[in-house]
Amino acid sequence: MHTVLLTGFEPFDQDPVNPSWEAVRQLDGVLLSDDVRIVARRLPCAFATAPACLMQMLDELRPAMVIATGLGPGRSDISIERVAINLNDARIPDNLGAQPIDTAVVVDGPAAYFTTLPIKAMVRAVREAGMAASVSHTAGTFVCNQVFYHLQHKLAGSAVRSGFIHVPRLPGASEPFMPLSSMIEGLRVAVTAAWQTSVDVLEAGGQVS
Ligand code: PCA
Repeated sequence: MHTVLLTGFEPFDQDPVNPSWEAVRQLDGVLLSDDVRIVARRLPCAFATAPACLMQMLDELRPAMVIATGLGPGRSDISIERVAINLNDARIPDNLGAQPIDTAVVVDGPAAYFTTLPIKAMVRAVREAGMAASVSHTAGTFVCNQVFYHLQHKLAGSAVRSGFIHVPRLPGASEPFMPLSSMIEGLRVAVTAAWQTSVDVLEAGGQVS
């Protein structure tokens, strides 16, 4: 049995829930095929502890693919991240009170890593299933980007593909949002497309500044 590791984050910054974890926890145990199972795990929203937690999950589960997810306040769709950058610049303190400003994620690491997921095929599949999705060219400079960078750094050159997806807020006081059921289905479709697609499709997904 192969494992696809899906992670979500604990709540942070006033929000009582984090939709990334609320969505991926519903996918725990879901089979992508006879021999591929999703395992969902939660990460702390803290610069000091999240990377070590993730590394422990990789050691323990030996996943065949890894997709981390997080809340992107202000995002309106399933945002499939293209690139992780080697920079922490926290606008708010994390859950342990740390607020690194202009520090490296990995000292002397490369400036950035691209995802190794077939992001265009994932966007296409989610849209065809009726949910909004797009390629995103910044995962921010907070804990999500840090975790994404560590993930790509650790798995660079390996056969295990990995990447990151930001999700919108859940319906509530602030917009934009996406209902939890759409988020769960959108992530399931995105993960399935990632697993099934070995060569990405070539279609526009960029931005003009
Ligand atoms: N979103 C934050 C960190 C945790 C989360 O869910 C981010 O985008 O960095």
